[in-house]
Amino acid sequence: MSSRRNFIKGAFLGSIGTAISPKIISAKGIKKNSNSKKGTPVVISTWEHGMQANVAAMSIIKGGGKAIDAVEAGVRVTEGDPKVMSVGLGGLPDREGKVTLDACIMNEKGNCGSVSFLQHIKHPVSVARKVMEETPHVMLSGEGALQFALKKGFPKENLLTNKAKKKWEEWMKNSDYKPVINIENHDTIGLLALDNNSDISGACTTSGLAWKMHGRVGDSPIIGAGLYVDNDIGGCCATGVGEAVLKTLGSFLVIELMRQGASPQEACEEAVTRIIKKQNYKDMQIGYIAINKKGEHGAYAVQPRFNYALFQNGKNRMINCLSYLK
Ligand code: SD4
Repeated sequence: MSSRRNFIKGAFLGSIGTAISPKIISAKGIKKNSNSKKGTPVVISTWEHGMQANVAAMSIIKGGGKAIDAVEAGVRVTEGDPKVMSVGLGGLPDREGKVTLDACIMNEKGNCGSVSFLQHIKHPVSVARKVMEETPHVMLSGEGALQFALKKGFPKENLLTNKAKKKWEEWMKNSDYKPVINIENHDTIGLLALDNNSDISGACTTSGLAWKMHGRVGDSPIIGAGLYVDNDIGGCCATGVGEAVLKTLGSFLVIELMRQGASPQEACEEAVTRIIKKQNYKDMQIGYIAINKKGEHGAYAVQPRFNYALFQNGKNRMINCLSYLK
């Protein structure tokens, strides 16, 4: 039986190998299938603001806390920071000048909660957690999500800062909608954590693409697209142009590839390859980060200049992600 399983695994990995374009190389410095001690805690998150988010998340894990509490605490730092202009407070608005937020969270039991098109609430990730824990549903959207948040005691706030308003007014002069690679289409925070109990959770939160159509929802609150966690396997989250991630259900894909034996790095590379094969990738950025149960990580992006923060073995550091285009 076990030799049959090995055969199937080998055959599948063979097909991953041939599916990956020869242009894609393995990440330097990332050990594939290394023997990291099971359960070595890790926190990983997208972009530079991930450094601060990681600190908040890791302090929970160091104190013996759970991954689910760590991921929520981590991304709340970014949501509350008005300097980060694509998450929570201070996020760039849609083309009507409204800040609309998407977020989701997923725990080690496979439970998840999500909010989309939510206005006026600074911490959508915490509303998503309440959806997960206090409703029979997975996702609430728009006005319903707002009413739910208010009922749960979240304050109603103006999230459009003066700085974001000025940028919107500037954009309105031409109203030219073309997300600029690594500028307007980045900065979602996706954060994954593996705790001392070897449990994995993840969270993802964003104000979405700047100047999007009113009502547009991206990948970030969609379970399986912007985020997926399977505690038997690992976790993955995405950043970049959400439409491309939605079309390939990228985070779920990464987890399923890892389930078949791919390392986090191989799985992220393959998920990017799927986008490259079928979509007009040259004008957009998409990046994935992933961890597995052993605490190994991987990341890959379409374009250069995606980076991520990794906190492991007592060190919190930024890593430049490898990319398909150089
Ligand atoms: C979205 N994926 O709304 C988000 C935007 C993003 O880094 O990730 N920016 O499409």
